[in-house]
Amino acid sequence: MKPELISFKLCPFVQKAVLTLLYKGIDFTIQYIDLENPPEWFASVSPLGKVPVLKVGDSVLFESSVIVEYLNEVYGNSLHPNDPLQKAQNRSWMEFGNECLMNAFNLIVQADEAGFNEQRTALLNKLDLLEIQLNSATYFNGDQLSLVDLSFAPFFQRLKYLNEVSPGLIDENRHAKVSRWSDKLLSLSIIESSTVSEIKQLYNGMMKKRGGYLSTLMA
Ligand SMILES: N[C@@H](CCC(=O)N[C@@H](CS)C(=O)NCC(=O)O)C(=O)O
Repeated sequence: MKPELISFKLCPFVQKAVLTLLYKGIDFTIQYIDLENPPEWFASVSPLGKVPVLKVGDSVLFESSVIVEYLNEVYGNSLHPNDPLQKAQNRSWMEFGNECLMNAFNLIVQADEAGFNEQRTALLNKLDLLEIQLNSATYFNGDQLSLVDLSFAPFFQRLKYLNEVSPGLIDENRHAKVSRWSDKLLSLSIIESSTVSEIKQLYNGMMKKRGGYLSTLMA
């Protein structure tokens, strides 16, 4: 039974699920919807009106964290550490990653520079905490990639786009280990196929459309 993802082209939460599917080599289908004008059937499969939704036969899963955990458990080797405490800690940081994504989105919707700077400070403080968690290893847990790594990749991809619009947003000296981790994750071959090819144009277009402070920095 091929799982089917219900997606929105720009959604980083869906991308976490896609990365898990791709990394594990799972055959799946993906259907994109317009969240501003969702099809009638969407309300019946998405109780919170959000994507991702994963259809497995007649069953439906919602919430990206639940979806990636399901995919990890059912297909192939687990991408979590075996130790229950370390696994739980990884899950805690995966939730932290979701907050980082919200923080990145909050940057886009700030109307003025003061609001933007406030959100930037909040984001950099989060990166400080991540910096403490990382060591000199390639990935979050060491030399082997885990689910927590895949979960952060969509955030780092968006952070890179944001930094192109607002150079200096990220301070690579202050967050050297985070920057190295981000570069490593964004160099994974599955990154490109985890979104539509025009992701950057769509993201920048969304930024422009929001009309916030960041849009004034765009050409
Ligand atoms: N906590 C949810 C967040 C998902 C989410 O916010 N998805 C956005 C698109 S990126 C959405 O569907 N928004 C529609 C809405 O909030 O009405 C998850 O992790 O799956």
